[in-house]
Amino acid sequence: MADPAVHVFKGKLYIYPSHDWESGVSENDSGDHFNMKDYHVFSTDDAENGEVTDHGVILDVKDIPWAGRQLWDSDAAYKNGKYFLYYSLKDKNDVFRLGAACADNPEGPFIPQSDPIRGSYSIDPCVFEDDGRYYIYFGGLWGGQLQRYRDNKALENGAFYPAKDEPAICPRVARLSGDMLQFAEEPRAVLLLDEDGKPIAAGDTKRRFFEASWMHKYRGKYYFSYSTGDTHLLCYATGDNPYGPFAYRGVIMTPVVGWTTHHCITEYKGKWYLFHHDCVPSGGKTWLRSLKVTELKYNSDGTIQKIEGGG
Ligand code: FUB
Repeated sequence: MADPAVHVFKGKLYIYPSHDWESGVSENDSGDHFNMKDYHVFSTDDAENGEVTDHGVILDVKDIPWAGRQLWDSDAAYKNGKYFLYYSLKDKNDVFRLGAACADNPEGPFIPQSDPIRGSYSIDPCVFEDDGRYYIYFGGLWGGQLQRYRDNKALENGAFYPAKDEPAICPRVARLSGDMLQFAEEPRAVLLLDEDGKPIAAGDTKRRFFEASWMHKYRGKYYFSYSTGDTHLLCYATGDNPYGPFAYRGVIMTPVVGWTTHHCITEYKGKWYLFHHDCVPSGGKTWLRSLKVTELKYNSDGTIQKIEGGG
């Protein structure tokens, strides 16, 4: 399992990961080896020593009408008695889009919408609730296809990578509609700023956004965290509202064993936890990842104490 999104529902921790398997697809820069075909959900009432229950398959690619291939990172949310699953999937034209599915319980089964979220693209949805408003963050470079879009439109010439000294490609955020199934507005760019208040540059690969958005709130501040992809770091930036801009604050986790690094940050029973994945149990096979959890600690000034990933 990989790409954990963890939420407290009905007093328990519910873990929504990607489901890696040995599909035999060879490794490349587009991530074709991440050839996942379903999702499970897990629950526990103790993040440190609890038994974990596998509730089985909650959504299968064969039940999604618009599906092509590759169920990548997902997230879940709760509103008005319903549970929602948001997922990344390639359509029949091999273009990544975001899908939504709905259930009466956190264990599913989740019933998928017949079409992707209108106007959605790229990967790695993260849904964040703030005072009754729901926001969806998304985006991922390279195989995640974010470089194929500008101003929410697909580029005719295929892709655009900024020069090293130009602002890096930004993750995106949009408010969700009241029924939670569509964007309520055009996605906006999430601006990540350096210590001089300038956009982080594309060549600043140890700090620029690559994929795996997560948002949480701590002591009134908004913490946007993400993976730097090819430099394998989990970083964070803070801001004063869900849209940003966000000022870069540092590294949460150093590289793990395996190419990808992906996480979520969740509070449970008075402690904060970092859920993430690595490839230690599979002996370093980057397409066969396993979940891990560790306590996440803040300093008194709100900065996050760095965690060693062991890679
Ligand atoms: O699991 C497939 C992809 O790998 C995810 O969508 C990315 O965030 C990376 O973890």
